[in-house]
Amino acid sequence: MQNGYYIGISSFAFLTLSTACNQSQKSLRPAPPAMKPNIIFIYADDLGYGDLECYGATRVKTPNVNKLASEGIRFTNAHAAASTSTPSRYAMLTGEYAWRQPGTDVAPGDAGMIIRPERYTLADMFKQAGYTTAAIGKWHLGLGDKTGEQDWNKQISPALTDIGFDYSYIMAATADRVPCVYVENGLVVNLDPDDPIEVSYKRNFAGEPTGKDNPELLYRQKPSHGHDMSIVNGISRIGFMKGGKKALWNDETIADSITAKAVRFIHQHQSEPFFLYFATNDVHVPRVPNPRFVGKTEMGPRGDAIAQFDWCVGEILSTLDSLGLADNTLVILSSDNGPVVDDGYADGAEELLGEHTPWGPFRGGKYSAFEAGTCIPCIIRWPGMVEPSISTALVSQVDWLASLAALTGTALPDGAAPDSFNELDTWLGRTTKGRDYVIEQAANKTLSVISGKWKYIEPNDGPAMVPWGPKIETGYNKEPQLYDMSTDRNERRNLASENPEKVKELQEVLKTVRTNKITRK
Ligand code: NG6
Ligand code: CA
Repeated sequence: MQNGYYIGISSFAFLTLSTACNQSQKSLRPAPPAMKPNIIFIYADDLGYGDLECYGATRVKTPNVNKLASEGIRFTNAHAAASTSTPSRYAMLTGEYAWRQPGTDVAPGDAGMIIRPERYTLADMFKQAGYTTAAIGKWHLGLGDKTGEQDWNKQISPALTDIGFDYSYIMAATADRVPCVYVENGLVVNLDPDDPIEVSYKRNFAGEPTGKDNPELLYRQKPSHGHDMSIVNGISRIGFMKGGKKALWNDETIADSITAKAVRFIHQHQSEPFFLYFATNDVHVPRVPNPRFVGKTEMGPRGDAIAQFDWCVGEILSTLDSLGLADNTLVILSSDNGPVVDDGYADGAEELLGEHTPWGPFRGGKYSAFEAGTCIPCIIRWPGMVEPSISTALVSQVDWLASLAALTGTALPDGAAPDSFNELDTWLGRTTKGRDYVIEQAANKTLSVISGKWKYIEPNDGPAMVPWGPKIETGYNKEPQLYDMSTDRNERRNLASENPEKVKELQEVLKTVRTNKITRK
């Protein structure tokens, strides 16, 4: 069983050892104990395993992601820590499973900061290593001290600077949640004192239209379920908002806006090590791609949003090329959770899907305990340091923090990132050994564990289908489930009753992880 002591192995010993073991990849330069390449995360929202051409999609062209994959490692067994955004991002940014902390479920747009300033984050790690850091795009981890008590017209505190980000330009939550404004370094962009912003997740403001009462105002997209509160840009959202007309984002230019900020950040920090967390709004709902991308696919807004995401990737990569930074930049592309087709807006995604399979070879989708919930696309490129290949290694995003700390030679403080292991060798393709086990969290907090070829889903009382609208199988079952992922990646044959010892073994793994919070040595 892997545990905290693993972190203690110096990255030098770790890499030397594994590089020596891997004869076929000897041509790679071994990574020295501490390197400080620039690090860029391109983190998509709800992008499924099967949504990219290099993972088998045929109804959408993703040339920029294809190029990244052809120059890097494409992982086929990589996992987000959870099948929804907030817990997945919490775990990735803190190296601690979200289910250990209350208040880490899908956050409303007025949530207080979920990652508290005292918690060590990925951004803190990079700061400690001497990097300049930025978060640009979708946030969805709360802002300010207390839920519902932010004053959106003033400097909001705490904000991302308090958890390690030197610069931030974010959407507070998701595009389907108010407030529909950008927040730059804790301050709403384009504030107008004569038109103050008010936000509530409890009640509407007198006289303000809603999607529920004024469907005639929904000129752009109508909800299919939920999403019937305040109307912004002809789309009704979750939550109530008033004022701030000049500050409202335009859904059609979100990708342009965040990409421009990301490109500017790269330009400004080209001569120092930088960490950029670039979290796209694509392909989350409401999907309103820029007119440049409308019709790029025959799948409507969802397919066109994938094309738009690919464009963002191209802009980042060409910026690196033009500045001569490509070789000194490690790029990680992934997604926060699995795919959903209809997630609450009637955007034609289901009707136009055709042969496209956002979930790839897996069962379920976003929200699920089944594999499509957390098995996501993941590509790592670092020219010269990472040999182009496909890795079948079992990996989890929760390990990025400790792995990148090892890369940069950063000693993590006691108690930091308790669930994050140093898997740097696997991420850099020196080995395909991967993790001994990966824990997956479903929307109702059901946990699953994958170890070797086996996947166990713990029994629970949840419904078989997501109950509020999306047509997704949850994977919840009152009985224990055990699947042989080597022959049954689609989780069809429950082998739990034939393999009671294996069930017991994986239950023990879950119990150990649950009860024994790992302490770093
Ligand atoms: C759900 C929303 C869905 C999406 C999800 C969070 C409704 C009916 N559905 O509650 O549209 O916003 O939360 O998605 O409100 S996530 O990718 O940010 O986790
Ligand atoms: Ca998401």
